[in-house]
Amino acid sequence: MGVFFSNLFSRLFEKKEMRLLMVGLDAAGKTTVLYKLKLGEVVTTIPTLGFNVETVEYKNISFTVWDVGGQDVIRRLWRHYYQNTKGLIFVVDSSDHDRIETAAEELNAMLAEDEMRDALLLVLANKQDLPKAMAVHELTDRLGLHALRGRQVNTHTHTHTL
Ligand SMILES: Nc1nc2c(ncn2[C@@H]2O[C@H](COP(=O)(O)OP(=O)(O)OP(=O)(O)O)[C@@H](O)[C@H]2O)c(=O)[nH]1
Ligand SMILES: [Mg+2]
Repeated sequence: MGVFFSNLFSRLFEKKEMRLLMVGLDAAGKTTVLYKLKLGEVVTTIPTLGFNVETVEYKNISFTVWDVGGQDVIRRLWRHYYQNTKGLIFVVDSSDHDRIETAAEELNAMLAEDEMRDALLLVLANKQDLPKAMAVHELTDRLGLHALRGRQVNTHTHTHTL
């Protein structure tokens, strides 16, 4: 009986852990999003040269969010963070028309990796407050999200002023 109850309780209170990887081109707003999630406020950021990692608790789940710098040379390091990633948060600067193709290439290359095969994808269309921000349907199109078969994709608009 005692064993039964302790098993039951350990299952009830079991903390699920989930590793999330957050990437995107430099200045997309990843670090801003991370600390908004963690602290509930917008902090001043500097370009991330390595990574930031924070644990964010939500209900019974503890999310470990890895925010890796997006500058060109640092992007080569993203693959070192793929292992055990349950979800990928891809942050885009919705107003960055010039680099949306580059963002699409980086995203699709990453999704083609074996280690990322089962990862859920959340596309965060950030900086929606800026005047020339692309809408979700345009971003979906330009990032090639329609072509992704057999993967759960969620797209959310976001801005740090909201
Ligand atoms: N207008 C606007 N600016 C934003 C928003 N989110 C972030 N920013 C600004 O964009 C700049 C870059 O933000 P970061 O969070 O440092 O970008 P990052 O993606 O972490 O960049 P790297 O670390 O270089 O990869 C900062 O000046 C932020 O204040 C937003 O929703 N709207
Ligand atoms: Mg950063």
